[in-house]
Amino acid sequence: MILHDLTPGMHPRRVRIFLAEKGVSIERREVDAAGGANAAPDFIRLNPLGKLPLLELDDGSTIAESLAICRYLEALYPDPPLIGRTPREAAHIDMWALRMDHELSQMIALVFIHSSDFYRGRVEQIPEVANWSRGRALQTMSWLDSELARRRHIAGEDYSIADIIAQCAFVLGKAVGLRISPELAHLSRWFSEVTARPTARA
Ligand SMILES: N[C@@H](CCC(=O)N[C@@H](CS)C(=O)NCC(=O)O)C(=O)O
Repeated sequence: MILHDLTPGMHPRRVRIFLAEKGVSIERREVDAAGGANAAPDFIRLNPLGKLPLLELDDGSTIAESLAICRYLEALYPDPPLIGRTPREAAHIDMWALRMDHELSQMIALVFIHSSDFYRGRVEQIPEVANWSRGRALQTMSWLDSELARRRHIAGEDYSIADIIAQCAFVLGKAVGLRISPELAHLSRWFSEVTARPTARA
């Protein structure tokens, strides 16, 4: 298996942390997205959307979408479980993973896409979209703070893929001035804990 990677990217980071938590190491191939390699024919042949991460299997087939890649890796390497052990646990963690993806990660990604130098000239940047998404991300942060007052991690007591999605979002958040306010004490406690894990810098 080869992981086509983009070291600074939020979505590829999810997969690297997921693999590190599993204690699994696979071949990694860095794609020079800043230089346009993800839009070159060789890469578009692998993923027509030109996005990273991308997992290339030994038979030459590919899996795109970070969450699909993580689900595949969970099936291959079930221990330690990051998407639950039972169907009920898996559904509960999936619910939180999707909430983190939609309500937090995508909002912070939209701020980045519509305001960063990286995307200038690549997409039409609409400042109102960046502002609106920033407001939505801030609302999600307040809500998460109240949720984390009641439990250690996002989907329960155990660390899971929902935490990985959220912690990667906050790493990108720092780049766009969306830092966790110290007033959000429970969210701050959670972020300190998850970023202290040895896998956080994978
Ligand atoms: N939904 C996709 C999103 C992937 C994505 O947007 N990747 C970004 C990096 S974080 C990318 O490849 N950007 C390059 C570009 O848009 O040119 C996933 O979860 O994998």
